[in-house]
Amino acid sequence: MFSFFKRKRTADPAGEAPPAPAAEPTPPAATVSWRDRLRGNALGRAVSALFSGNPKLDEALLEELETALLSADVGVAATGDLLDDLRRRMQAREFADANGLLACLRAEMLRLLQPVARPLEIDDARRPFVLMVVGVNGVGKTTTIGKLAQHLQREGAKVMLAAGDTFRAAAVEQLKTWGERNGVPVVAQASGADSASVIFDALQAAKARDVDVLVADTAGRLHTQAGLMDELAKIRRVLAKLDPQAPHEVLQVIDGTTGQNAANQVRQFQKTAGVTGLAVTKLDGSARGGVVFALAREFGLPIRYVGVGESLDDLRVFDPTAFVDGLLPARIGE
Ligand SMILES: Nc1nc2c(ncn2[C@@H]2O[C@H](COP(=O)(O)OP(=O)(O)OP(=O)(O)O)[C@@H](O)[C@H]2O)c(=O)[nH]1
Ligand SMILES: [Mg+2]
Repeated sequence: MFSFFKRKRTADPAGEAPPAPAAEPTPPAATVSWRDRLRGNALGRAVSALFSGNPKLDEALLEELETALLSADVGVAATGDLLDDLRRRMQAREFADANGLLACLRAEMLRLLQPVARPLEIDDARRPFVLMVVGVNGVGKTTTIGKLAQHLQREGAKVMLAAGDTFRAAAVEQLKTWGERNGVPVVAQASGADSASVIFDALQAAKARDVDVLVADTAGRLHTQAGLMDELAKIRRVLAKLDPQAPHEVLQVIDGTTGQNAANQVRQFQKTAGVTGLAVTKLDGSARGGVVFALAREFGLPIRYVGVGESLDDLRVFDPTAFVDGLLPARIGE
């Protein structure tokens, strides 16, 4: 059973009975609840504080809620959407008290997030499935790769890693050490090598070794570093020589504490790297938490995973219900 990604089976091996349809992915059992992980989150705290005194339903309350959402990085557009709906429903007297408003806010938040909760689908027909991980410096790319690889491996996928971050001296070692510890092969060259050539070699090796999923790390980069941004386009071009559809997923990692600049980052990487999915890390701790809503509203790109801490179980398949319930109090006073 694969739960960390959805496995699409298209082949009918050697005339065997058709395989059972792929199970709907269920998020892996989390040892620590979402609520515990998101507790420190400013969005959750602000909303809880706002509702704690069972406030009167009026325009002032909506304005305070608007301020709370904006200061938690929900962004102008998503905050506007949420507030417009709440105002309309409040005026239509769809709810009688602040608990009703809270329930309505929860429903509106889910409505915003549900369209982007599309788990990574690994298609058996596209093998090796090439997943390239991109993003600015320090957002959690390599850590996410480590966790992701372990989850994939646990679920029976044959995984290989490509040490495509040839820019930072310690990056190759970081990935190699991790691979050795977990029994996952890592294709690497000395630091300073050409990233596209490392990832190309890795895809060749992955094909030869019948690997299911090749995960390629890349160096952190800013959109202002034109040379490094061009490198991403080059990786794509080179991979396409071996498999015109590769990379099958370009996962951009976003640091959840970045705030409104996150949208800027996605815009820039979308242009050069052809991003197909997002992972939002560091939503535990000091994150304001709203960036997930802002990204969902602005891009509609699938949010595949969220990082809510540093342990393996803290990389989670994005589950909007668990996420929103982790943020909001279920009822006033909770
Ligand atoms: N609290 C918390 N920390 C995280 C999470 N994900 C990653 N980190 C931490 O973020 C730091 C940077 O992680 P890396 O994986 O090295 O980031 P990177 O994007 O590969 O960095 P560069 O390769 O330098 O661009 C590490 O200390 C990680 O432990 C998360 O979900 N929560
Ligand atoms: Mg890294």
